[in-house]
Amino acid sequence: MTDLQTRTTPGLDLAPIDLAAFPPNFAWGASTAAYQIEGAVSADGRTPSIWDTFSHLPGRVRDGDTGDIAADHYHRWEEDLDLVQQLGLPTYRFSLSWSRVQPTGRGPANQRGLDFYRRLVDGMLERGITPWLTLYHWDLPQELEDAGGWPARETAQRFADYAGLVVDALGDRVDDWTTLNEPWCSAFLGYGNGRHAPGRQDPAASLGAAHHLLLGHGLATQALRARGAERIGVTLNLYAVTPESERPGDREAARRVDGLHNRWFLDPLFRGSYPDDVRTDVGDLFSAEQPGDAHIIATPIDLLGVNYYTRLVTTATAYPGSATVGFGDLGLPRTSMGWEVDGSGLTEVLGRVGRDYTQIPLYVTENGAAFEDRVGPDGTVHDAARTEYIADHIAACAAARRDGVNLQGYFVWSLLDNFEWGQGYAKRFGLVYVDYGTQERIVKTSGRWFADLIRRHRGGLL
Ligand code: IFM
Repeated sequence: MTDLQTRTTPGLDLAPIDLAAFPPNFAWGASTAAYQIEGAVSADGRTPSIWDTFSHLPGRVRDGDTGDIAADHYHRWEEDLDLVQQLGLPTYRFSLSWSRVQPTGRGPANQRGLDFYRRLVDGMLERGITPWLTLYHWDLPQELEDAGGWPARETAQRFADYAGLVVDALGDRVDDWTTLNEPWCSAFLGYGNGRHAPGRQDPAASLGAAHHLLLGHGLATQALRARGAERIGVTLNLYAVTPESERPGDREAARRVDGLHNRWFLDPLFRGSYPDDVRTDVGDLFSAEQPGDAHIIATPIDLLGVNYYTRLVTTATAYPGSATVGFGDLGLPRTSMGWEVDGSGLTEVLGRVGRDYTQIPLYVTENGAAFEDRVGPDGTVHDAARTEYIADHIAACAAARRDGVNLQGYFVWSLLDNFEWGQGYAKRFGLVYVDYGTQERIVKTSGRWFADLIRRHRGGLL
């Protein structure tokens, strides 16, 4: 069944989507993350995370924005779950604020923090929505950062303990567990170039952080498994990487970028060791690994989340003699984040993971785009470019499935407009527009279109 209706939606130039490529139980959904939507940063015993601290430092976040209020989801969660239900999304991916659940990052749980997530998960179940829980989406409790943060080995164990507290509280109602979201970002944006919290610029620390995030993932997986968690995975931000030309320098840049973005995480998770060529690249900067770690990191998981936004096109800036790589482009349209729109990269990434790494189920746990949105005079938000982006990438998922990839779900980033980290509120990714002055929610054209696609997929299969 080719989706002719979608292709001919008036005013939109949408890719044709073969809905029959997706199995009946395909997990359609949308994603959010705690710090980006919740607000209520000191409610009910929550203490600061590294993002609270970082966003309050002058000049770190665009326009001085912070997550203090964000989309006020902590108080509006029922309304937001009603929206998820009205859109007909079968699955909702959300994350927990560690410092709400375990304010110091150590010791017993804060029951008032856990109660919020109990209510949230129960609210999903009452509405027929499957919860997809992420334990860590970048918001380390500040106290743990003060004790060394992710570059400190101890943090990995703290994370496993926190995972245990959460599964003890929610394991009876949540089946799908993700340990980390995008550890590459936590490590290299947080401790490498300092563009994200905690804002450190220390290459050795960033490699230590990456290792301890992976170790923490392995230990948390074991803790979750021991307490009977149903399905466990991790989410990586993966890129298609292409040299701008066949020149040796451009190709070498592609090897390095692919090495640190993709293989530095995929290899230890699925092959039990870091890639040799990247070890050589980083040399003595990487010294965090201890005997036995590789085995823990490679603890078997049940699913892999893939976040995909764009392809990286590499150039040989400053080669040879420097590790600096440059980024070119393919001349494709860009989103307002400056990211090129290239759905074929998603098919490529999924195919590569399925072919070279693992046959476990894959889920696109984030995909979406920021564009300038305007509320029209009639009160609607007509986000044609975002709708086209999503259609393009769902078509890319269908192509991957036709190629035999074991892809079992697709989540749009994001359900709601939200705090886009260093870009503050300037970048909107939501299926639902948020007026930050009034906190009014308006479902955008992309939200209606996605809801309609899910309805037709499910209807077509009845
Ligand atoms: O907003 C982020 C999200 O938190 C992690 N993945 C990428 C998104 C868009 O930048």
